[in-house]
Amino acid sequence: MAVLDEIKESLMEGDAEGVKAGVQQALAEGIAAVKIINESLIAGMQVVGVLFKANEIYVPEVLIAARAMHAGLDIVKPLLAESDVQDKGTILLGTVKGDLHDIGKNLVGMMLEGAGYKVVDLGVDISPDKFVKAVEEYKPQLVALSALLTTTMVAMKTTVEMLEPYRGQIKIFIGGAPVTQEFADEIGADAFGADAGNAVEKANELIAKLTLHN
Ligand code: B12
Repeated sequence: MAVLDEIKESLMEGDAEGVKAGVQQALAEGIAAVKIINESLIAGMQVVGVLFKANEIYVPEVLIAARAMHAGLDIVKPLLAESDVQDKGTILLGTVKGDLHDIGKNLVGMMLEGAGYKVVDLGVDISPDKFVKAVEEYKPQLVALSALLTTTMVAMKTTVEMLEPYRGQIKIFIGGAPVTQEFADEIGADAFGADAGNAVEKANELIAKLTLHN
């Protein structure tokens, strides 16, 4: 098997040591860092996303695969010239105010990173004000909000309202167990993602829309 396929296989098995060894071997064979990232690490993570969406694998497997992906990324990232990094855009991510749940958010973040986005993860319990400050600071294309409590969904609404002045530059997408497409429509979010794989699809769609308009 070609080394890039071997890395992909190791990643899907969550074998971080295998991924590291494969990446070292690929580099020794003279394969470009950017090719290793796109054709083994991101490609492997994409398959993981598809399997997760189809309920063929579950949260722990995704987390372990993501950890293996990061083990590989850590080796190749320093070798990349800034311009080589697949840069699909910056996404600001956070769990809204009053909400401490972060397992789903972290999964979404890892999948988005795996898909080639730069993810700025603000963490949990993020006030609308902090989201606004972070938009000013990081100038993202997308803002992703997570909420797991029905009581904190209202903070999503407030956050979307506070981000109103920036809506020309950013698109907002939301998710979390109690969140629905209907709720997204109600609060004026641009999209709703049902799970981590779907989050990547929605991000791609929103980025395409932004590019069309600019
Ligand atoms: C783990 C957990 C906790 C942990 C959180 C640990 C952590 N670090 O996250 C702890 C123990 C701290 C906790 C605390 C509480 N919890 Co809790 N918790 C859960 C539990 C069991 C699992 C949540 C989870 O991680 N699921 C797995 C992940 C992978 O799924 P997910 O979060 O839904 O994310 C996926 C999608 O929703 C989507 N997604 C998520 N975010 C985003 C964002 C975007 C942009 C997109 C596109 C997609 C997306 O993609 C993810 C991956 O596929 C749920 C029950 C449940 N089955 O949901 C209750 C649950 C959410 N908790 C609940 C409650 C009530 C609480 C507490 C109030 C309990 C208490 N009395 O103290 C506190 C609140 C603390 C706070 N202020 O936030 C209730 C909420 C009820 C409601 N309708 O509001 C639930 C539903 C349990 C229940 N049946 O009562 N909890």
